[in-house]
Amino acid sequence: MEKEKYYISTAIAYTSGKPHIGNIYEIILADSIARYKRLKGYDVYFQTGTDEHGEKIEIKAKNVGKTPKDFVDGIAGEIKDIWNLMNISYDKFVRTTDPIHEKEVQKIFQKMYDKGDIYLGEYSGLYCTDCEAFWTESQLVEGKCPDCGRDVTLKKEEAYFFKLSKYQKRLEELFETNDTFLKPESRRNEMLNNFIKPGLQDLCVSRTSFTWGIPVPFNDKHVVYVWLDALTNYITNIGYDTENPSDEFKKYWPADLHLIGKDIVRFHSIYWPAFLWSLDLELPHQIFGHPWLLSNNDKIGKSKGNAIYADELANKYGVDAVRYYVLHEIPYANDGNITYELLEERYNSDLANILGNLVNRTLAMSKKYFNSEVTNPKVNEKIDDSLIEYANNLLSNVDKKMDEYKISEALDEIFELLRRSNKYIDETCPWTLAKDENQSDRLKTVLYNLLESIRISAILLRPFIPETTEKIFKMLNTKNTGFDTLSFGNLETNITLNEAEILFNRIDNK
Ligand code: ME8
Repeated sequence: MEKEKYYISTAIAYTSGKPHIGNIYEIILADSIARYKRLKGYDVYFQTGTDEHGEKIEIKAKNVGKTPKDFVDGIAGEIKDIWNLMNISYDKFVRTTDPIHEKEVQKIFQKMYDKGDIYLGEYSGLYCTDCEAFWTESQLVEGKCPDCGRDVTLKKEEAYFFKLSKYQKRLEELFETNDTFLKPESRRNEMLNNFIKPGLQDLCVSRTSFTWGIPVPFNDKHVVYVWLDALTNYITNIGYDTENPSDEFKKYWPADLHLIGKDIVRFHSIYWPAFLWSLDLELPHQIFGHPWLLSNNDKIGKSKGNAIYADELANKYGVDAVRYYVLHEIPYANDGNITYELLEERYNSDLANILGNLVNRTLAMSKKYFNSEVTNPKVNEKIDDSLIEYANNLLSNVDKKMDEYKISEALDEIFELLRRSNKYIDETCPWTLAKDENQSDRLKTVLYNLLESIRISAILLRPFIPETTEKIFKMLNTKNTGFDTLSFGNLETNITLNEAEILFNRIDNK
């Protein structure tokens, strides 16, 4: 049977500088969802990449004495290295300077123009260079850019416009009738009430004030507005073509999920649908605008000096500790926080004490009492029932959380099995059973139940901390690591466990 497809994308990162831990949160979140869906049996296509054009990047390159292309090549390489370091299982890393993308953006612009959705006009407005966005007076917050808080300048230029106003009604309808298109719910209300209902103005989609962009095909004084260039990455890289879209495109489009941060929801939920309608294409199934990660409860910024970088954290604590922290600490709709102290606390309490300790104690007892041999004589007692029942229901409980992108809660569900297993050790007292030869079969069963709980937890933890779970499977010497083996009792018997290794060394906070 052919697998059902699942296309997930992240925002493409600006190549204006090295990404900080906040930017990396998104890619780790996307990676966990992609890995989860693969384990569920989907044919997953996971796309990420870099957004490389625009005035901001042109200026940055100039400041360091490089051509824009040299500059973005360097940063894109750095971003890719960090994605790889963090074990991101993307299928394609795209760049907006890829010739295939640039060529198609020109065709898209032409198609919209031929259709009458793009026309030539003059723009005069308040412009934020950093966000590459024009604002109206009423949108400013205390006279500054409402997105980044920086100064805006008055700018006038001949420009092409996209008839966003034409799609006003259709957008209203979309937001009013489809309650799954944009999540969380709070973002949907914000877009509808603050942006769509007050009335949409046509959107300026070309610039003449700088040159680092894709030239408008029929007027090379203009470059294509960076958001039209950037948003179309989701289709150009899977083979969209205005005349002859590829089979890959037909298979994967519409995307199932665009995962993006809360600051760019407006571009994705208002401009992007209008662009797609203009091209007569279907809309993505869902957009999820995730909250942000703050550093010491403050917005992360290089100029603020509070930027924390994923590679530094990974070198210090390990890749999986960083993945676990950001996934666990960011709730569904509110911003999360990171500091070195918080990360160390979470590392010790969850990864070292709950997970690491359970694995170590269980393997050490198996070695001490039975030479690491796994058997299950099935001498069960009442106390086993709730542990087994919890483990057997875990997939369905985790599934529910994953469907809503409540990753932190999904992790809590899994860690609850580990917690219960630790408690099960205290309740069954294997060291007492070991003193009584008549209890040997009971002791074997207790250890089997523990090993099986570890195996089940590890399978469900695979999408989140993949390196660690590989180590656990190796220690357990098991081949049963897929979601289809999740029911209790699938750990092979008559196998011998491998040597235990420490998964997470406790950090001494002092
Ligand atoms: O916006 N916590 O690129 P970008 C969580 N090129 N997520 C954060 C964050 C934080 N502290 N800071 C940023 C762009 N992000 C455009 C996207 S898509 C067609 C074009 C998220 O490099 C941010 O919300 O500024 C965005 O989703 C992603 O990182 C890339 O941000």
